[in-house]
Amino acid sequence: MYAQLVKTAGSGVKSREEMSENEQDFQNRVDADQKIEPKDWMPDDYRATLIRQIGQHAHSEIVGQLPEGNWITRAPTLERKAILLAKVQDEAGHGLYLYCAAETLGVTRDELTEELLSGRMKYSSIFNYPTLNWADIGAVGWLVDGAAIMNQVPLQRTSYGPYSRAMIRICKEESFHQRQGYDIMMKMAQGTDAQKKMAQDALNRLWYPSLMMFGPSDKDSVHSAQSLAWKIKIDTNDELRQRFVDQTVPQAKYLGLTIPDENLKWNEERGAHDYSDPNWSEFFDVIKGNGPCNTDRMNTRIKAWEDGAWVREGLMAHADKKAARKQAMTAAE
Ligand code: FAQ
Repeated sequence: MYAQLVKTAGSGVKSREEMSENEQDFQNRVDADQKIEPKDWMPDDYRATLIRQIGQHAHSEIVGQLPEGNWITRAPTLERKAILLAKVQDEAGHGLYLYCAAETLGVTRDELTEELLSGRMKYSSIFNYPTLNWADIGAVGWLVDGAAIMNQVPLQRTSYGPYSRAMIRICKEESFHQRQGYDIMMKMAQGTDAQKKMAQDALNRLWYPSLMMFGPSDKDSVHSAQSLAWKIKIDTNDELRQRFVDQTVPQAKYLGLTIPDENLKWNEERGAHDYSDPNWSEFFDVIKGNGPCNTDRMNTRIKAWEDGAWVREGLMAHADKKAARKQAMTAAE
């Protein structure tokens, strides 16, 4: 379970001399910041790495609806309910753009879904943590969407055209998501003592899982070297994590909340915060399927897929009938 769909060459990036002529031309285009489009020649591993990353990203958007969707019926006001509903719908839309981007690489959405449901493809570790109360919904918007934007803004410049264009639209919506989460946190942090305590507790529980979203530390990242060379990734996992910490510290201060890290302090020399790493063995355990909510999330997705079978079958039957009618009419002309 949780085996990799594909595995790129890790840090074994080919030198110019080792590349074929096609590979050299391809690398020249990437180096010149030209976008690679679906019908262009590309190395097999470039295609496979994109399918893996875009597919996992799409699955994350879809599974990512679950922790928040769970709170739509329990939002404290009608306005909060409408906002959360819109946000969760946006996540479904992001999943769909991303599946479409992956389809341009020659894989179908159904194939990707089957890879997810059989446990062969991953989705972001963060969605295997529970949302226990309303403050968690604020913290998800603030921290989880905040981390997602930090990762996705550079991906607008990724080398594969359809992925880059999907990212441009997604990032616009993610900014609204992050703001709505921060707005909930402001209300909670400026509320009663009990509400402030809930906000602090949500930050305590979601801080390290949010840091894990950026992936393992650079020394343990299997795909980074090749993905950076191909400009599938623009920054390393640690660079993005550092940027997220630096951005979030003043936001927590403004809320009057404390980030649960005794080692967190400004490092004048580096011009960045020193901070504690998350517990990496917990991270690897969660991505192997052993997080607090993995089983629940997968069972929910499997049930949704099975319950939706009649809709997919109905749509296919309708499309077949329409095509047959069109063919009959063309033949009669
Ligand atoms: N969770 O060699 P690397 C969102 C895996 S969107 C699970 O460093 P890579 C919006 C990795 O796949 C959140 N697995 O890998 C939203 C690989 O395993 P594999 C999703 C992880 O690909 C908000 C292995 O570890 N965003 O949240 C994680 O170069 C609120 C080795 O790692 C994206 O997908 C993880 N956190 O770098 C929705 C962004 N990290 O595949 C609803 C696009 C690593 O060999 C509510 N993706 N792994 O079996 C990326 O930028 C990259 O794929 C990284 C990982 C940075 C996530």
